[in-house]
Amino acid sequence: MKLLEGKTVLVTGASTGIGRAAAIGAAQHGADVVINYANSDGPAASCVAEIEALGQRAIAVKGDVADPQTAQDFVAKAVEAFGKVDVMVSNAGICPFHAFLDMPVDVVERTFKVNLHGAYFMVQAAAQQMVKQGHGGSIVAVSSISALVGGEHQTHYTPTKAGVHSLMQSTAIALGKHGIRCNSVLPGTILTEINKDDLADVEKRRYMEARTPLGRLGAPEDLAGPIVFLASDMAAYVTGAALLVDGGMYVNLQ
Ligand code: NAD
Ligand code: RM4
Repeated sequence: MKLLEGKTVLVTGASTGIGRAAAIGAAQHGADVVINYANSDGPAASCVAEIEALGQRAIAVKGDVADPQTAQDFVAKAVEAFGKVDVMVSNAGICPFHAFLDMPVDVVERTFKVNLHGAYFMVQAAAQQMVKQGHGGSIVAVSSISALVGGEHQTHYTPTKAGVHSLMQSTAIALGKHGIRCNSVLPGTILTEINKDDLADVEKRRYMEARTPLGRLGAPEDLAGPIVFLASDMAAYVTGAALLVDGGMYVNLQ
């Protein structure tokens, strides 16, 4: 069964990792997809090609989510290409691991701007378009297990992920009357570019694996199903919710 037939799905930061898996997962479920990407044209073009090979339409729009204008342009390009916006997956994010006491100001400010301001303006731009269309919609934000727990080298990052989770709670209230649902997924530790260097430390990787009851770290594709589900009408009465997708890492105290 295809869950997103005829829908237009927008995904930010979709040339790699979780965003890419979500974009391809949406296409496998019958959606046309508009991807935002930051820099590298090659991976964005290959994501578009992969979606087209599935028989769906796709375009890639370059833009830095930290700039509020990027969100307006992204939504406008989506409407120009496919006529509407049904789903926004706000996924783009960075996590430049760094100790707390000597954290550079610019690293904090950039992380806040990309992860939190970026999500805020993308969600707002999508919601403005959905309200104009008048037939509801679904917004899925990629928050994190790190919205719930801390990280020694993530003092700038975890507040942004808690912020994204909180944003979905408040927008669920603000947008419910328009039939727009807002939820977040909370991935655990997923092997992607964002933590490649961090997990190159074999001891740390083994520790993270040992914390995971399902016995392995996640792959980007592990997020595709939960994101497609929340985006789809299968989740018609789900809003303001947060879905942990972490192999059980969060509950594993002892
Ligand atoms: P990733 O590095 O593969 O993906 C992040 C994507 O965001 C990249 O494609 C990157 O180019 C893009 N991006 C970064 N800054 C951007 C900007 N300013 N404008 C537009 N795009 C930008 O890593 P990922 O793990 O797939 O990360 C995706 C999301 O998942 C992030 O929000 C991250 O916080 C979240 N997350 C990841 C994990 C994990 O363990 N990998 C766990 C929890 C949450
Ligand atoms: C996640 C979580 C993971 C980390 C990534 C970068 O939210 O903290 O463990 O690898 O961020």
